[in-house]
Amino acid sequence: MNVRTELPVSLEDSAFFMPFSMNRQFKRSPRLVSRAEGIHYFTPEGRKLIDGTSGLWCVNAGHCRKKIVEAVQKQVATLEFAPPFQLGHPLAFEFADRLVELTPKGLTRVFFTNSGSEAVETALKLALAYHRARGEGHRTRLIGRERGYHGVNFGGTAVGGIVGNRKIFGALVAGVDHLRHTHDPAKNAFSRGQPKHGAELADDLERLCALHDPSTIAAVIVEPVACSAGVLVPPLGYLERLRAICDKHGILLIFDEVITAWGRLGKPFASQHFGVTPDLITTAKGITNATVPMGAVFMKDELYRAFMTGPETAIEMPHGYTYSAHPLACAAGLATLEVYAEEGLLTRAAELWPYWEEQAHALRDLPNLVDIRNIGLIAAFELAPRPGAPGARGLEAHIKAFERGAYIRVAGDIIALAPPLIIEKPDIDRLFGIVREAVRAAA
Ligand code: PXG
Repeated sequence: MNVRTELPVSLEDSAFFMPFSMNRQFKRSPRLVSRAEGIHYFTPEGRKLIDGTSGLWCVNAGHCRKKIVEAVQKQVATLEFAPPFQLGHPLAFEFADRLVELTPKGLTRVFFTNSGSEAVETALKLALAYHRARGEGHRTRLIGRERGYHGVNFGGTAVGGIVGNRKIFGALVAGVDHLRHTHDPAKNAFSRGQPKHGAELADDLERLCALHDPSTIAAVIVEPVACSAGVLVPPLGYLERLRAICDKHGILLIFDEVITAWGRLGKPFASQHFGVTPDLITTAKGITNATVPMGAVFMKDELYRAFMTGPETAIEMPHGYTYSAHPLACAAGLATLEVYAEEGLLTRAAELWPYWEEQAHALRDLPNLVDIRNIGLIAAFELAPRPGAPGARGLEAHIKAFERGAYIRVAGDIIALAPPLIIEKPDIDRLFGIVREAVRAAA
């Protein structure tokens, strides 16, 4: 086997344009991993790192799971690819049917993509097409939320609300507006679980309806918990209110569950935890335990049915990707669902939640801490920015944690943790211990 684990002499002139990375800083002092197992990464020199963020919130069952690896190995040697347009392979249908056994009630159809970004584009397009199919083609506006992250393609960037991800890319997509974000540390700092204040922020949607007229609005897209922007947990009652306003005005509600699905909140989908059912759900990441890229859009049956009209010799939905329902992704996904079921992982976060919450909030005495937030098996530590150098403290904490044996994700000065759902209590202690040291060292 040709597995490269040695450290290249220098990466400084490497051709690799790294995504969402500080290329020059990184290439001067790289942090590399070359192997992974369970909740750990290993560096090329063999140093063990606890994976505090499940890769990028995606390796929910832990790394290199034998059942998933073997399913992919078998599939790649049997049927490595099949065109998804006007041809099928059995695993695609089997996987779709297995998936919708787990979705919130009524979301019984699934469209496959290759990433979360593609799932978002797909959901936005389906929303527009659905209204048009029902004779409401005037519903063209898309509403996102400040600090939302919906991937990096044009539609997702436009409905997204992270300024740094938007500002250099021009006008993006016309007809998009945003709700305010829900982060209110003045009222809600150090909340455990859902914060008390802020349900009324959902009324922003009423204001946008008054401004644009509801008949122009196609869909609202939000993350149930906004993870990339630093773990913004929805205030109590907020999602319910958003659902009610969408219902009142005939607007589709899309939950972007790229991160929050697959057990992160102790249920297969966060929608089920919150008891609020959207019309569409976008997901990716944990759907295959990140072993093979895949994304998906789940939708209510009535959306699917609205498209199944017209002559049967016509394509109902002129949308799809070469790699939609890729055989390797379907094989990985089916094996992932087996691992999730056998080990009870889609509900494990509910069991660990109280312990996780206690240990997270036990870090409250740390210096420069503005807020601690948690939900399911997610926690965030918001640090005060250094004067004139936003993000510097967060970066230093990330590097210090790496040196001390943990991979943790930072968004600016916010540390976000979401370990694999197989984590045990002693490892939770170890992870928080390293975070504690890293935050002190970054003082
Ligand atoms: N929607 C949401 C809610 C996401 O979290 C995407 C869409 C896009 O998915 P793809 O597969 O196209 O990347 C995401 C991705 C981070 C981080 O550290 C989060 C994501 C990606 C990279 C980093 O917070 N989420």
